Amino acid sequence: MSATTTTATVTSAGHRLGGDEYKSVRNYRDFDNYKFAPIRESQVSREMVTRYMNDMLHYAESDVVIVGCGSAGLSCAWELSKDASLKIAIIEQSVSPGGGCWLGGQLFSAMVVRKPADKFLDELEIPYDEKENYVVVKHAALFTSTILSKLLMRPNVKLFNATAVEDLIVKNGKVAGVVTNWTLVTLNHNTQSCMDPNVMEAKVVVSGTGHDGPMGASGVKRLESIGLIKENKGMLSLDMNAAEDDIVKYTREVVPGMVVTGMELAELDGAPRMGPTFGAMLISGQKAAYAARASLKR
Ligand code: 48N
Repeated sequence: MSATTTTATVTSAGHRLGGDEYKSVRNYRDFDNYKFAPIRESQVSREMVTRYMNDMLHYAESDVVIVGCGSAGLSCAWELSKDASLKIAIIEQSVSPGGGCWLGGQLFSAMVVRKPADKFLDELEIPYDEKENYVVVKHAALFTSTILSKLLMRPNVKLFNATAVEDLIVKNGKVAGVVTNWTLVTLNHNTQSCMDPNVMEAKVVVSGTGHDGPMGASGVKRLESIGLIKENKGMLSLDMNAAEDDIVKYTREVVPGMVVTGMELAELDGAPRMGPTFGAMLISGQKAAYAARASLKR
């Protein structure tokens, strides 16, 4: 089909933009005559910048800030976001949220979740292969992409990825928010001084920073270095059966205003690691949401 020709738009700065030829593309698979609607580069920039800045203004005071968007942080955010009155910001230092749950163990794909944590997968309508005492999600990314997509559609949740929590806001012994910076800045404080951070106030902070990576367990390590907790006992070696029960049991508000969830607890409480099973992360995240809600009520 021949595209209707219209005079191209010439902007005040002399930019030539296409006309409305795109309207004549009746069949969007007509790849040989495909035409996009015209746009100014500045329009794209304004769309991104205004949204991001509005989000930063809106979440400058959040009800809950979740640090770490791994399986525990995601599960906590999912549970909390059911309460539409809560404003929830998730801060993730990596460009790609998800932490360790894009893959199973040793970069294999499948994700093992021990029963009864399969009930959490049912709630998210994530399919799996069922065995007697556990289930297997065929690819961990199926869990992560599903919970992420459902979570990000919720109007009271904002993910700030590529953003690191560098410190905590603490007032009279209570955690009252987080100190943030672009992750690339955080990782380069040794190369360039005076790159000051931003701040985000929160009624409750949930720390789910895991045990691995450049900032693993950064929340509890900061609590120790500022003397809000006596010591981190350090993660113990692997014992799958003990570890998952312990992580859920230890999930709690560790200091006023800060709940800890997921593998960060192993560092804090000296729990064994569980290796490539994820049920405890999901349930610890859910329990952390209940602990955060209880803290909000205090
Ligand atoms: O997936 P992780 O690392 O942490 P969890 O607790 O959600 O899940 C842990 C789980 O993946 C395991 O480690 C499994 C079960 N293995 C156990 C074992 O025995 O080996 O997610 C933490 C997220 C990551 O995405 C980090 O990038 C992020 O937190 N993060 C931060 N984001 C912002 N600011 C920070 N300071 C920060 N620190 C970590």
